[in-house]
Amino acid sequence: MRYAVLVTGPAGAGKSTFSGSFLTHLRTSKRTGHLVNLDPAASPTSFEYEPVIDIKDLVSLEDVMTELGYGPNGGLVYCFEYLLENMDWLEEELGGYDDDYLIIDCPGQIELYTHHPFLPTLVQNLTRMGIRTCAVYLIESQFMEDRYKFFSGVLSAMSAMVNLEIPWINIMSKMDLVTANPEDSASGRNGLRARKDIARFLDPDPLLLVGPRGQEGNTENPRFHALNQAIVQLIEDHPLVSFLPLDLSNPDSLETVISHIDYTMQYGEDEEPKEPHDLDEGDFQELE
Ligand SMILES: Nc1nc2c(ncn2[C@@H]2O[C@H](COP(=O)(O)OP(=O)(O)OP(=O)(O)O)[C@@H](O)[C@H]2O)c(=O)[nH]1
Ligand SMILES: [Mg+2]
Repeated sequence: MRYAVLVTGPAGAGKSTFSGSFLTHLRTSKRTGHLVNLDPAASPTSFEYEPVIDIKDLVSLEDVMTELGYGPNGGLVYCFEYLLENMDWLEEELGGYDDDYLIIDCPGQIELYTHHPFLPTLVQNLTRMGIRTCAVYLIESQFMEDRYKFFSGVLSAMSAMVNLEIPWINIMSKMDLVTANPEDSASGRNGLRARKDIARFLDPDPLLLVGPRGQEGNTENPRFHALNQAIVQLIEDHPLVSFLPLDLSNPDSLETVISHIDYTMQYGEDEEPKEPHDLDEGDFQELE
């Protein structure tokens, strides 16, 4: 059985860093993992490990820009479309990896997650090749500093999730920036009032969005207020998104995140998928 984890999320969320740490963890646990790079703009220094498959061997943003005269954004879209038209290239490249765990580092263009057919088509192809696939979606902890930014992150995660019908885990990355200095967060220096507030972000409390009016100029605008109310209602009615915290400075945190990924993909379970219920019971018995 082959497994693939799509590492997705907005620009700079820490996808490449997480992919590297994930691979280190797999290798130290004697598992066969490989890195796949699907970011045509990635610089070679972004990776801790050399990717075994690299979209840049098929098409690189630099070439598209210099040879076809595209700008960076149009160039990226061109690259994704080029990959979609050349899926047999990817299929051939993937052919050599049996019984392996592939970590697929994706680009950070938000359009890819909201409306471009790139990821859904990619997932269809991976599924057709018999690769069990799940996705992780990272947003960085700094998003929690600004409630509007945070909820736009929640909505982008939601939109990406509903576009891809595969097991899905949302991750709040760079938690070291929040937890390393509890005094700072307690004093509000980084915008987080207290640790207990973090829980309201990890399991998003839509009421964070409708704090006291008048603090930000915009909330005085009744239409803005009404829009926020509608978003609160949407998240209350469809609580689809919650985040697992990831602090790469703490090995336990990485291990917890990876165990969720394994579980979601039923890693190592080639027989009938286990019901979560069974596992819960097992866990419980172990504790007793
Ligand atoms: N403090 C801290 N910084 C991090 C962490 N992960 C990544 N960074 C930093 O965040 C920046 C972006 O990290 P990347 O891993 O390149 O992020 P990315 O999502 O791959 O970025 P794009 O591919 O450009 O979308 C880099 O400067 C990293 O050093 C983390 O866990 N903690
Ligand atoms: Mg990257």
